[in-house]
Amino acid sequence: MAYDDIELTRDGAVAIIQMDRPKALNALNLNMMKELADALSKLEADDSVSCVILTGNEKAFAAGADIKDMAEDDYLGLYKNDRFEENHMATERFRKPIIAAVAGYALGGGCEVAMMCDFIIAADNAKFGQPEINLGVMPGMGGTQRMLRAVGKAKTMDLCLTGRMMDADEAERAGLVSRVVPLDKLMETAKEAAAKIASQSQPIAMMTKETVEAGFEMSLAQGIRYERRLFQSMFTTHDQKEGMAAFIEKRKPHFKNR
Ligand code: DAK
Repeated sequence: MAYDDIELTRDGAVAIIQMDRPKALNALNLNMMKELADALSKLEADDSVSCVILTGNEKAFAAGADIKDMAEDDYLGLYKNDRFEENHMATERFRKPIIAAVAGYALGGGCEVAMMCDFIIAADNAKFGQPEINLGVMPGMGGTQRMLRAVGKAKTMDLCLTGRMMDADEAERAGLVSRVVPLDKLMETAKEAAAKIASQSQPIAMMTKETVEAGFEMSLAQGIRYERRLFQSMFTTHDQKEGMAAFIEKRKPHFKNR
């Protein structure tokens, strides 16, 4: 399928999705969200893809949902169509590792989509925020909840209630992003991280992601039990045998994703 509002490219086992509405600072319209969902479902089904990078351009990851598109929406229309629900769930549900490489603005829905990814690598010009309150609404794609879990109550309240933006350094200090790099090193760094992940056993990486995510929904004791069961199950795989044999034999492992 040819896409209008995203670009999908491949670099070995890494797929790169670039949101591509530069004139609107990559504002998320329905078509872009549909295309993103379509691309992710195809990448999940494609065994040759082990990691995905989601990115924008140097000025914007995404400056939020398209305000011009939704300004005239009404409650019943939103309720019945559930505008983004099915499509943003695609990012949330995506089972392979996905990295957000963020330069420039990641605001509103843009920040929410970045937070749906497994981790965020930020360029030093990145700006994060949930400015919906300036528009007379509040975050609606999980921003209040994911931000809370990522950075705690004080900053979540500050960002959601004042609508201010947080720069890359503040976002790193707060734990929202895993690393900050110079803008001209963003994609290189994201690709290196993605290639490293893609070089691991694909099912083991997927189970690791699943286990970390499960922790959001469980008590510590349940989470630890969940982790232990999946850890034990890994000893049924070829890749566990190979990984440990390779260490003992002082060579690189050759994972077969099984
Ligand atoms: N929507 C539509 N167009 C946008 C946009 C947006 N979010 N952000 C920027 N643009 C457009 C501008 O209108 C402008 O278009 P033209 O006037 O040239 O046609 C172009 O991008 C360049 O923007 P600026 O001229 O404003 O550029 P500046 O560098 O001066 O300012 C800015 C950059 C990012 C500070 C500014 O553009 C800005 O404040 N943008 C809006 C940021 C924002 O409020 N974001 C939150 C949007 S609300 C839902 C769940 C969730 C949501 C919706 C529904 N459901 C469950 C139903 C999410 C809501 C949101 O994200």
